[in-house]
Amino acid sequence: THCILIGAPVDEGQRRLGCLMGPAAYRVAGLARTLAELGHSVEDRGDLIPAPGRGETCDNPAVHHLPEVVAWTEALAAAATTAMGAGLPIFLGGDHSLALGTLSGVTAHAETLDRPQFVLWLDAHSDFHTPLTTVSGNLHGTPMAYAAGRSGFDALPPFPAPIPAERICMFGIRSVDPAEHAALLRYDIAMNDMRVLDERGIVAPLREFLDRVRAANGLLHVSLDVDFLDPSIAPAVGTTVPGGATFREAHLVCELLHESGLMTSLDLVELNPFLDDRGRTAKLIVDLVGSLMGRKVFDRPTRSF
Ligand code: DIR
Ligand code: MN
Ligand code: MN
Ligand code: MN
Repeated sequence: THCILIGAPVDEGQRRLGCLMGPAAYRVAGLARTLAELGHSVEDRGDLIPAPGRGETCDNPAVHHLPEVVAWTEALAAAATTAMGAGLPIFLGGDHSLALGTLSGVTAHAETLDRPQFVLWLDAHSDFHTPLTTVSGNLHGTPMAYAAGRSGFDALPPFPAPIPAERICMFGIRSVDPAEHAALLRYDIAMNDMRVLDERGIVAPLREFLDRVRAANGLLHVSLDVDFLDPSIAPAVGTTVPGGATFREAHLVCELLHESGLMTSLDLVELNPFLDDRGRTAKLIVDLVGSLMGRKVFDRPTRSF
């Protein structure tokens, strides 16, 4: 696989400074080397630089840095669409507001191929706020709502064709705000919150979703928020929530994704290296990308699933 690394040092989608150091931390932790050792070609396109903000506003006074986030969204959407034609883009965040741009760009590309775009959202949070419902004002809590076609995003470029709920799967969810909850009840999104994963494990729900992607000949965007993981193994994130995915669960998700051969683009978001413990979270994410891209202990024949 030709892997295209795209740095997106966006910090404006939340309030805790430090996510802008994420791309550098992934490079220091050996992301390119890990991919090359697995036999992939790697092209590092460096860090994106967004245009200056243009002063967009919205009716919710809590929202901050809207113009900067709009500029990032435009830059990332363009970079994502271009990269999709050349290989597998891996977006190095940066906070999760970067997915406003990556989801928009990959979905626009899928439309040109006339293939459906699917999304796997690995996160403690559903990120289903609109700029009008967010209480924190942090736009990193909005990308999934933008992609699903909720209204309230007038300041942003129109999302290509909204991604139907049946093509969205959330995994690891354990923090949903009331306004998000009310909206999610109106969408038939596969909601694999921690209750579901505790009861069913991760394999069955993930295979159900991957089967749907395969049956539809879909493209699959995977968005990995560091807080999907339990804070005991991944402390370098501003919004830790107890009870997250374990080391073994996270690697299994990544191995199943690799076996499926379905992933076509990837976000690595919310790493805040300033909060890390001797780089352990950055290294863990790089190791998870290793599993996502084919690293395994023993190369047994892939089970058909
Ligand atoms: C919260 C936190 N729901 C908010 N969201 C986070 O600010 O809207 N998403 N941290 O990953
Ligand atoms: Mn600022
Ligand atoms: Mn998130
Ligand atoms: Mn999160």
